[in-house]
Amino acid sequence: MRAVATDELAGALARIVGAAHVLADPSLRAPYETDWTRRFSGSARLVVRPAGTAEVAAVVDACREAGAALVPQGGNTGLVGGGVPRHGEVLLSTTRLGGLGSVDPLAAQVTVGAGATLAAVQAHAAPHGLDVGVDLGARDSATIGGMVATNAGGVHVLRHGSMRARVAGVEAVLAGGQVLSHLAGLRKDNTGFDLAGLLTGSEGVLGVVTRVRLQLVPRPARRVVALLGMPGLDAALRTAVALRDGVPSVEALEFMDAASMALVRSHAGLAAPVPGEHPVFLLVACGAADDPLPALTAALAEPLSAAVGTERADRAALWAYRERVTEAVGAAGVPHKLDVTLPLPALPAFADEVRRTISDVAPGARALLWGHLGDGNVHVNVLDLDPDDDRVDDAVLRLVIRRGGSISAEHGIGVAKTRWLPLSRTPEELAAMRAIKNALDPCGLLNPGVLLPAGA
Ligand code: FAD
Ligand code: 2HG
Ligand code: ZN
Repeated sequence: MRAVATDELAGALARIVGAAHVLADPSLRAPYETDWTRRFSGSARLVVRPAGTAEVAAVVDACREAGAALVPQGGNTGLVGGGVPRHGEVLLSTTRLGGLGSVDPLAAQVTVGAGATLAAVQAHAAPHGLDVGVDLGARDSATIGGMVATNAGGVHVLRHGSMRARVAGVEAVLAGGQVLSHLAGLRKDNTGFDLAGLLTGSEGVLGVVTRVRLQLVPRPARRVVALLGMPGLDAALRTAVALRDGVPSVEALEFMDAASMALVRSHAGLAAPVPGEHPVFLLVACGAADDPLPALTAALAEPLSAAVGTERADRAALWAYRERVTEAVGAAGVPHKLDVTLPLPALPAFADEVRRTISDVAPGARALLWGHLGDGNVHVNVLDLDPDDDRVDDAVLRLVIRRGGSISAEHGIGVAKTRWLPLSRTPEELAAMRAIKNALDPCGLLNPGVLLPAGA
């Protein structure tokens, strides 16, 4: 690699994508340089916005030849700092890779560009009675490429799995400029390594995803949402497990603690969803071809403090309490986000222990807990803490490991958690990951510093 001046590189990139899509001006680069949480930011040498796979490959070639590292970015809704520049890399934005192929109703599949937003693909599949099967609050901005790169989870994992389960094929540009393309979407295709599976969850360090073949799921004709006030996390978990095992239409089992509920209510000006004070709230969503309400009501036999929504607007109003917590936390400050999974039996005790741990390590800090209860996935958010002080992160992640959990459930490692990856992965696993990285990207061109700790 030979280092070239930024002007020279900008000229080479402009010849590939057009001058309008190479951004050098600091005010134009700014929206790409800070992540959603505002905890992670850096300056990009340039922002480049290619419009198709051939342009992505040419951009990768030009950057490699210029000795300029690349950071892929989709919707910039990631929460671990993996999609923003750190040390003057070129930022490759996929937002112009938004093409939507025609839906194949027989296979229930569609091929879409990596820059298509989740909401756009949901709207594209809906007239065919189909859905993506992964859903999350950032749907209007999060891209399919970003969701593949992070192996996004969301609210329907217990029904349809994470993004990896929805990926039927991937096209990606490697650091050497080669295009890997495997988009036929055959249900049975036992022809060697699962490269699409490998790229899923690779956080932009192995290749730039350019197109994705998605396996869609039936879109339920009828939906119902219930928000329940619960006496504690233990009770919420028992109710959630009974619903998971007893009501086949259950799509989502989400929880939030009283602090999260109070914050979202004051931020969004929302009335109390149910009468009374409750330490924990459980949101249950069901979807089926027929009305799921009778089975849900029968399963919730005990008298509960509950609000139920069957019409779209009422369901959305109940979902707002849960989905807008991230926005409410962001409005309150720059949070430390610790997205962790625990074995289900360990969850209630962990919730108490983690609050104690946080107040021991940082007495003034505010802890908020919410997440995907059905998956054992807790979003521990900590406010009123210096963004650079990672003592709380360290204590919480070590506690998670002692309780048998994982330091990342769905958001990935990014730059936020590289230091702790060895807690969740053995030296042998880390060496295998590093060998794969070195084989596919020997110059370390793609997303340096993300996912793999230096020297792992
Ligand atoms: P970006 O933030 O742009 O990038 C994320 C990572 O992927 C970076 O490492 C980047 O380099 C890499 N990347 C992006 N595009 C590509 C590509 N085409 N090829 C290679 N690498 C690429 N996440 C969940 O899992 N579940 C949730 O429920 C959830 N809810 C959220 C709610 C809100 C309000 C917000 C703000 C975020 C939420 N997230 C959630 C996190 C985020 O939306 C997901 O991680 C999402 O998958 C990121 O997509 P993106 O397009 O914004 O990716
Ligand atoms: C959610 O489930 C998202 O709300 C975001 O994964 C979690 O903001 C967070 O920490
Ligand atoms: Zn989540």
